[in-house]
Amino acid sequence: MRSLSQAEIARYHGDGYVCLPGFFSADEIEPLRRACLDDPSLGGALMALADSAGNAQEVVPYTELSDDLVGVIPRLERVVAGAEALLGLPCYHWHSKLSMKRPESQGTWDWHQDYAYWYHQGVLRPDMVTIAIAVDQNTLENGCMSVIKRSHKLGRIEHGRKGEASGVDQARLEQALKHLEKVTWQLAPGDAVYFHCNLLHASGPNLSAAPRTIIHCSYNATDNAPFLPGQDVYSYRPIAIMPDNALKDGAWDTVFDNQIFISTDGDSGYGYKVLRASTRADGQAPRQNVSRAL
Ligand SMILES: O=C(O)CCC(=O)C(=O)O
Repeated sequence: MRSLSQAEIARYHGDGYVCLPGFFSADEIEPLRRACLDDPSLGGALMALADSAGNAQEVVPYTELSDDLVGVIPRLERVVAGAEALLGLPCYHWHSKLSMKRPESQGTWDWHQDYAYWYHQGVLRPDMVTIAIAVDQNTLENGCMSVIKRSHKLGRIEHGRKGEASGVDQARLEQALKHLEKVTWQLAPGDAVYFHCNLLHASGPNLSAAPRTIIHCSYNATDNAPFLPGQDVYSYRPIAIMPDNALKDGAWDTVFDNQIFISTDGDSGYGYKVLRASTRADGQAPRQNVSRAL
């Protein structure tokens, strides 16, 4: 198993993230890359959320983990062990999502912290971490992610309505950008980055002729499940761990055909406006406010 070194763990705590080039081999990720190219709507599951300017950002979240490739990745031993090493605590799967930018699409992710949303779901402590795994090349031109290094040390910052979307308080963002370093994550398929739930991050439009796809898998400490009602799908569930060689050995069913994705529609009271809901029939019940799904 590929475990994180002490130096990698220290880098995460210092910078708010740790880049792991080649955490997956390109071969392990290739079936997902191929399937996303062949069916960029993921069988209709992909939905479009508004960014602050009203442009579409396409994403599909899920909490339950199938035996499909997209359900196996968040259950892999190296992925879960890495999250636990960084949290210093046992964890469970919060949610995962595919975040896709079509060629020549204008949508951006406005600057935000993930915990800003999860806090409002009743998560008491920011003991949450996400691993972002590049499915295809993530470049400056096609809208790779940017982060503000060490911004996790700022703690949770207020977020509010920003045009059609939601984002971090502008005055604090400006101060963070003035005092801290902005870094871009240019990644090859299989490269991964673990990042802290209070790390400020964003991404730009895809100005290229190629898609940009990344999968985010998020984890919460086992003893930190939401205390507010209505969060049943985010309550603690043990992870059925899969061995690290599961991708290489083909120990998965389809890439995403059997995966149950979260489906939302309408406007959300708190977060992002839904521009286009999923059209896939198997939307996970109960249907959720999208601000609760991000
Ligand atoms: O995929 C991206 O570019 C960023 C997505 C993101 O920030 C999020 O889903 O919270």
